[in-house]
Amino acid sequence: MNLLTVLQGIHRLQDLSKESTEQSTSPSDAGLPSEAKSSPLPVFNYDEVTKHRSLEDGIWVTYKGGVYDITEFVAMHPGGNKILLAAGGALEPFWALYAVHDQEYVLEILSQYKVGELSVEDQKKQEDTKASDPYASDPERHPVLRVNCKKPFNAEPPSEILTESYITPHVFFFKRNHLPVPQVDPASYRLQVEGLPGGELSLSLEDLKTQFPKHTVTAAMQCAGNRRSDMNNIKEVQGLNWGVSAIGNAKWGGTRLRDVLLAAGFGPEVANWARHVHFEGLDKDVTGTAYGTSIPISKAISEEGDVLLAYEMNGEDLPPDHGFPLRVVVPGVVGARNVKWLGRIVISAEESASHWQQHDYKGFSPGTDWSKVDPKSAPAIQELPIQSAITVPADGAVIDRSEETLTVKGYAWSGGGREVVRVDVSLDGGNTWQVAQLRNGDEGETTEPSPPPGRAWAWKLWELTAPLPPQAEELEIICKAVDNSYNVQPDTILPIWNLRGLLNNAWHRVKVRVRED
Ligand SMILES: Nc1nc2c(c(=O)[nH]1)N[C@H]1C(S)=C(S)[C@@H](COP(=O)(O)O)O[C@H]1N2
Ligand SMILES: [Mo]
Repeated sequence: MNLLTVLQGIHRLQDLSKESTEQSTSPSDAGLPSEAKSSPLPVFNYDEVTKHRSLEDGIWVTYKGGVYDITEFVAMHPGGNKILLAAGGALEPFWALYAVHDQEYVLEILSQYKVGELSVEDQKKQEDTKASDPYASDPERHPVLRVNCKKPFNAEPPSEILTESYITPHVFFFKRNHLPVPQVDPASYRLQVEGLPGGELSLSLEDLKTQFPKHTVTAAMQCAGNRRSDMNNIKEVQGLNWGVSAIGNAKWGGTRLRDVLLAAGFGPEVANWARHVHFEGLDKDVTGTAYGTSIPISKAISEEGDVLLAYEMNGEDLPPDHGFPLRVVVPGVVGARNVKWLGRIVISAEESASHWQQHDYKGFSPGTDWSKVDPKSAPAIQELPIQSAITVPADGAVIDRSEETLTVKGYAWSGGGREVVRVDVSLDGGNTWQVAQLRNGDEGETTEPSPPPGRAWAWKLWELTAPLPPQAEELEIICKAVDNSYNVQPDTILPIWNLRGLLNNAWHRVKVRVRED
């Protein structure tokens, strides 16, 4: 019994609860066996639910306002361990991952485990409890996320979840915030465009949606600090300890930045002096300084650059954590330049003067330490290098010899629109290599058409199923990708180590143990 099977059951449960709520008077009747309907179930707060995340404390999950105690179910079904990822939180986002599948029998099992209702207040989400806390109005996040920092909120999904779907649901998309999430009223929101001959242009969300054609781009976004923890393990670095999941792949919808710049008066004269486009967020620190960065004007204005002012992520309004109501999506370029809660765009001859452009997000030699580092000596990171990582199996996993074959999964992506053309996988520490199968869509579905040359913005998922090497007690699994410029990943971390732990794209290695029967 795995998570998939559980979710298949829950899928059915939702259909059923929809039917029964239509006829019943109380929402607590939804999906319950008839005997239970006479006695209303207790109401729990979300805080109570999140306390139940292990077999010892019980495993609770919420679904559609109902609270389920599935401890017994998980205990009875070895292999049901993936459901633990949902423990203490909502099942919906997991269900959304697997909604294409369907099976009935788990429904019957699961519906018996309903123990209560989630309190109405918690269903509506918390109001600001402590007005003094600038993070009090931050959105709710799913407890499955591995939190690197709570305030500001920085978190990534477990790697096994990351490659379950080609398009990363926003709930599982890594969140990288430098400041509190600003609350922006979409009705009064205005985007300021400055520095062009026509004077300042002020656009409402409605203007952006109606005055310009809508464009969608499937693009991966990766933080420069992705895989920092491996670099940190070699020699200490400064920064959030990201695993391999500070990356995600989404379908972004919005207005082309190019169209807005042209409407604001960009032309040949401006092209003579303009070199950079600055982006400023609406998130501000205590001194009133907003998050900001810049990109080269060539990327912003190019028809092939596909830079978006995105108001949609995966077909829905941008979620608060990802920049509601508007963010920049700069495909092929480091996450840091993809400014969220975008308030201002400035065309300039100079790069942004912000801390994040001038002092951070730069790469240095392994020999540079904090006493020697000169930020001015290095360019700002824009396009990212070739990258790949193993998401399944997890490091330290134990595999039974009786399995005979091993399936390895992961993602691969390169910056600057370069397309990943191959992923090599080794099961023996790099002595022998096999070529993994690449895909640019979900399993069993039609894949997206190949991107035009130089515009491969999305990641590729890859998979290799191979016989377990005989005799080996421990396997060192390695992956490395190649892009269409034949760029490859470096084999080890030490030669690319840098004091901020950025740009770790060394071969990714995980160790697994093989258990004899
Ligand atoms: N306004 C604003 N934009 C921002 C940031 C931020 O803190 N504030 N973080 C940046 C960084 S470093 C990254 S990696 C991405 C992360 O985007 P995500 O949270 O949608 O995954 O947003 C970028 N844009
Ligand atoms: Mo980042």
